[in-house]
Amino acid sequence: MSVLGRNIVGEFFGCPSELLNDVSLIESKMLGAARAAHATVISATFHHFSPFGVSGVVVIQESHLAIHTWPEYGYAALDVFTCGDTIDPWEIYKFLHAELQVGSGSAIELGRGQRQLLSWQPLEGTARRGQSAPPSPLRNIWFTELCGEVALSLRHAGEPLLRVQSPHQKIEIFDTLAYGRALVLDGMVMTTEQDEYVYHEMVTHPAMLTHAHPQRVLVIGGGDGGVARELLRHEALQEVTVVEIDEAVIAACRRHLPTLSRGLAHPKVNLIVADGVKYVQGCAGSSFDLVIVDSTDPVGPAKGLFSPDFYAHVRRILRPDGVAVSQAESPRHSAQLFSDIYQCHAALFGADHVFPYLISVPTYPSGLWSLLYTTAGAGHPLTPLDTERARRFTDEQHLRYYSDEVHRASFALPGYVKSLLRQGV
Ligand code: SPD
Repeated sequence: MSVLGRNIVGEFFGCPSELLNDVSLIESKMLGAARAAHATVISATFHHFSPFGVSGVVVIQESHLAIHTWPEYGYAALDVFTCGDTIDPWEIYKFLHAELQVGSGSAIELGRGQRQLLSWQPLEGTARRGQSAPPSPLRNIWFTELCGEVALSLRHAGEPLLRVQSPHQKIEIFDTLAYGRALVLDGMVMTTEQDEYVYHEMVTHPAMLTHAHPQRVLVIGGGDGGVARELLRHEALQEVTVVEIDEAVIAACRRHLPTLSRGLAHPKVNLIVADGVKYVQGCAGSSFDLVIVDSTDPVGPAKGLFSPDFYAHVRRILRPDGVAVSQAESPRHSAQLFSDIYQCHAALFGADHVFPYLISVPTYPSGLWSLLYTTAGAGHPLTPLDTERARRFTDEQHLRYYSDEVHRASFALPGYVKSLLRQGV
């Protein structure tokens, strides 16, 4: 774009007075307009003025829309500002024109911040680590993951490094200031360079260091390569099969997240592009020591990875002393989901074979995340842990989150999590 932003300044005449004086109705129409334009809403503030008039603003990830109404004149003034080219501000104007029962309306578009008139100057706090200047001067652009009533926002460099729609999902990679590159699938943060080690170390090492002799491991999902990279730290391992449904995720991570994806090229790794649900159906019984389900959230392509049918096959393909580790969402943010995933495992494996544990991932909703360590046989996540060996492993591998102490502590559950397991939400 030749400008930093697009600004539509509009006027509506001849609107019904009672409509323009109804603050909650104006609020809902403005939010509706933002959604109709596929904008991401960050916050909204609306005020009614006595005796007549409403003012309000909706802050969107792409900038803002604001309105001021004069019911006594049937008049409203509209201001829509968007940055980037992901949404069209005219969609907002058209939506409101229809919804506010406008008699006649007019609007003009202004290009704001013409690039040929700008010169960038470094401001304190804008320089990125390792770079002398942000790649896009004067940009203050945020990715926001909306998670129901809360949201996580990450400021990033401007245009995404990658934005593609694969047959399975929308894949984006942002260069964020706080967490490095972030892999985002269908609007949800999957992993970031700066905190990925928490999840990848913890989904892997507790099981690898408590199973007696893990040799064959199956990873369902995991196309970013983070789990494979951690598994390969264990030299005794013979074979890792990674089954990722979306080859575009593998390609994206190979190109933009090499610190994760490097493991996928190792000769011990057998990388298969296939639907994990169908893959486990075709596996012979008792064929894996460890199955790690490194799924996305239970929407879109990963839905089937949360079904009883899928886990019945996981149980079948585990060796008698095998272990399954699955990501089980956040007990804080998604209590119902967490409880459902636990109940699904407990029904199939037996409640005394399912051991939830907690990790702290700053870029996942609420920051508190859970994993399930589930045993096919008599295994246990704590009693076989050889503390000395775990310490040596942690030191030699320079792990950043896992340690024998964290291993034990992560299985200690707060009261509210225990009661979710006992009685659900
Ligand atoms: N809400 C995000 C949950 C993502 C869990 N899987 C992460 C994949 C990283 N390899």
